[in-house]
Amino acid sequence: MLTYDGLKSLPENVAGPTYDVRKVTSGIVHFGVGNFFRAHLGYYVDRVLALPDHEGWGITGVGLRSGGNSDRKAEEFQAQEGLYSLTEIAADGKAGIRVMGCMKAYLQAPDEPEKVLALLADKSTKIVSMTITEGGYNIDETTGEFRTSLPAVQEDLANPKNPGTIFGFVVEGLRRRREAGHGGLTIMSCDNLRHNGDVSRKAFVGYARAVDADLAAWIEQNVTFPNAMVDRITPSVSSEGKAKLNERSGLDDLQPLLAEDFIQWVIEDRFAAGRPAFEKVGVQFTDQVSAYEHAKIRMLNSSHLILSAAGMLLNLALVDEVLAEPRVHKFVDSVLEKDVIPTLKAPPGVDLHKYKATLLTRFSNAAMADQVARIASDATSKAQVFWTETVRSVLESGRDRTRIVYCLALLLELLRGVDEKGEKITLSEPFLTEEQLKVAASDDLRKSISLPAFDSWRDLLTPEIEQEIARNRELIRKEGVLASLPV
Ligand code: CS2
Repeated sequence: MLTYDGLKSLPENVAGPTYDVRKVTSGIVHFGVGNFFRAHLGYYVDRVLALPDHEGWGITGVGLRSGGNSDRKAEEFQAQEGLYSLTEIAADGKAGIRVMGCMKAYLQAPDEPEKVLALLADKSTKIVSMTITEGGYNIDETTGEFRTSLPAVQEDLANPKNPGTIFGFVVEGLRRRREAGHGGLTIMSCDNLRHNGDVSRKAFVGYARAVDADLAAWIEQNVTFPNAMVDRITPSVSSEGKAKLNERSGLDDLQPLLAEDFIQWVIEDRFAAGRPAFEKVGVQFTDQVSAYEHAKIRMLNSSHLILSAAGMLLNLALVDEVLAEPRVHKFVDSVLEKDVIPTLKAPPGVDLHKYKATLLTRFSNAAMADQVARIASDATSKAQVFWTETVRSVLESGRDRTRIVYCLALLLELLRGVDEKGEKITLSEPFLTEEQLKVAASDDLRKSISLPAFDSWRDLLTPEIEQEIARNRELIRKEGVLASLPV
């Protein structure tokens, strides 16, 4: 088990914090303490804590659930005083291992709601960050508005001082903050959304408006929501994976973490209450984030999803295995070259063809053993976020739509939940209702076109396109993915 005392005697191949972990205090409150957060924001914060006068920028993690796995996670953080190890692994298998001291504390909101609210209202908290997944912002894709109809949101609206959702917690925290005269702060999304700052503003201000219009106006004036592009592939870690990581490091870490050696974060410099000197540890500040997020989401995340849908149907578990199939590789490459790149604006100094080559190399990193199932989870939300611009531009332009129509067919076949060997696929679709899951599972070739996964381009689906999707689905079932890929 990792502890502060144990930092003195780390194995030789493991680096530890170069700052005094006992002096770190909390300046950032983060909701959604998953692996990506620990390998990305956690990594950068760990780096800045080593800078002079930065000990006030530690992170308090907040979990919104309790019971079962959540309780175990909280106990493990507690036992290890927030410490965890990160193994960064290059494509040639070389690994760098570091113990991170950036997590000051971890709170389970349902167990200690008052502590969470008090911390949000406290002057020491300058940034509230989050990784709550693409679908977690509760925005209606057709109206672009925050959905107050969700039962959990309704509960918070009926009882705003005793919240359960992230929106309820943050807005009640901000209400108390305003009352205490502590000024605004920065709400910083670390999720893969286009304009993640703007989307967050919509969500938090949308919720606040439903509670108290004055408070919503105060938030609009005093809280900033920087847009950002975040990037680092971070696989899930199974218990077997944990044992392997610990074996490699020589540590006995309850929550070891694995990530690729690549990392990138591009963000707008709009911080209402100050920020660490992130620029000194490799973070790029720019007012042109949009070009970076479009390139990243429309190239990396979108092709990740295509690969994973194909992988699930092929019954392959790992991303590198799927990409090792020459026809899949060729298909993904041509979607990027022919359907995505021509409609993208390159970020300053970035060659999109090289960017494509780099990300295909990153996907092929076998040492990572990144899971197809991780990426295929919540495909409904991800398709909307990652594919929309490309699908719309191809369907609207009248250009060759063969590949894009095939991708839409692939997505519906994935949601049907049967792989090409006829075996059941265990889907993870947290935002689909029971009723929608039944529609998804139907053998009918067209029924599931009605699912929310298609909402953002529904207006473009002519009967002819629907028929093409159905024909591709039939082909996938008859011939299998590899033979049916239009390459
Ligand atoms: C993946 C991302 O889950 C997904 O859909 O595409 O988690 C991906 O690994 C990261 O965005 C890489 O930065």
